[in-house]
Amino acid sequence: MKMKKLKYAVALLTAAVLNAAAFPTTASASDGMKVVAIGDSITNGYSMDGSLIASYPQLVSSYYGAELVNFAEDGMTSEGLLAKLSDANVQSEIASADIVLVTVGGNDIMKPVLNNEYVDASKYSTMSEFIAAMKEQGQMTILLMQRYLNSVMPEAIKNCNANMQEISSKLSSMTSGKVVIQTVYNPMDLDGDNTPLANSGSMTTLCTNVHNYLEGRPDNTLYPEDSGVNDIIRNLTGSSIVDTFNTFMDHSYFYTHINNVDVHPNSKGHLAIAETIIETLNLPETGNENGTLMRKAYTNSGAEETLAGVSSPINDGILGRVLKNGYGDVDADGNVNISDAMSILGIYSCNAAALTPEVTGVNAVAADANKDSSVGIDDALLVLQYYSERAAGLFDGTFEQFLNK
Ligand SMILES: [Ca+2]
Ligand SMILES: [Ca+2]
Repeated sequence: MKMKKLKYAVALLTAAVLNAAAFPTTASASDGMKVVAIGDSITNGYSMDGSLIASYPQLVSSYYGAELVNFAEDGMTSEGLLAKLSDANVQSEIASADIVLVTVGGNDIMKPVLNNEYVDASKYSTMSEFIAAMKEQGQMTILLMQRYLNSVMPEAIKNCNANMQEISSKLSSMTSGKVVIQTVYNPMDLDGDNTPLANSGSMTTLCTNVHNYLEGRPDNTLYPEDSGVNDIIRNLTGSSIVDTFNTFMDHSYFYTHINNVDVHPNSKGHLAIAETIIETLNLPETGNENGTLMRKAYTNSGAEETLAGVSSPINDGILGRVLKNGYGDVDADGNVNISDAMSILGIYSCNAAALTPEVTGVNAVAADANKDSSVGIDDALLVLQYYSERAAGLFDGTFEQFLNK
């Protein structure tokens, strides 16, 4: 029975291969949606080791099949962003945007903390070296640094807060698109997971400082509650607020390169930000939603192994999103075609012979084309049927739409 089906599948495969020349390789176009991004190195997709697969603006715009215009600049502060909003080209792109994505404020806060006359984080390539050096400097240096920070940070926070309010009101007057502003995450906030940096004394000192600036503290005269940068951002009106501080809280070890003294998000961090934005935007479905790039980033980031260790609800969301329009597309190239059917048969044969298939993880999940929780010949046949109908001009839609027809 199974053998017969397999022969049928191979025959269909051959027929499909013969038709391949007639088949269009690109799937449906976008509906003209435009995403404009502006902000600092997070929005620019910077990482010190250049390992980033896709920035969160790329992930979000690709998900919606939208055009992306990115004005982000590494090192940008809230003051720099305000100045950038006077640029005529920036203004006209923002005016015609459907979505405006913003990260800023991190440089206002992190630069004085990690780069002052007592501490220079850029000299170290691992966090343990940095922590050891801080310990070596002794208590007096730490006290002097604390005194310095207390002398400059209240003013820095005040300026940042005023700038955030002006940025938000300028952006909402410039465009009828949705303006998405993120809270500033704390890259030192990593005690929630069992990692080599958790509960290390010097990290905790750094973490507490940054926390005070971002979130304020009850009964703290220098950094009162409700006056931190994130308190101000959360209360901005006219913008959608994405609480990246909350997403990263406790989990910065997994979401950033902090172990290498790089405060920027890694591929997992960008996935988490993108997921939070898509979730917050909650746009009506258009059929253009496609998690192919998210899935590539997810597969290549090691997220499958490490995110399992992060006790954050964001991960379930990412998993659901990466398979959006992804069932049947085993190799995550955005097309459901013969090579996917071959892979499905490969997985099926390996499973039947109790061998380990080459395709694993989320790609193997995508092989279950009919979503019945097992990979079988029927999945390969379904993919071939979709492929053949598209090749013959009988159906013009996504595999997801084919499944639902
Ligand atoms: Ca494919
Ligand atoms: Ca199946």
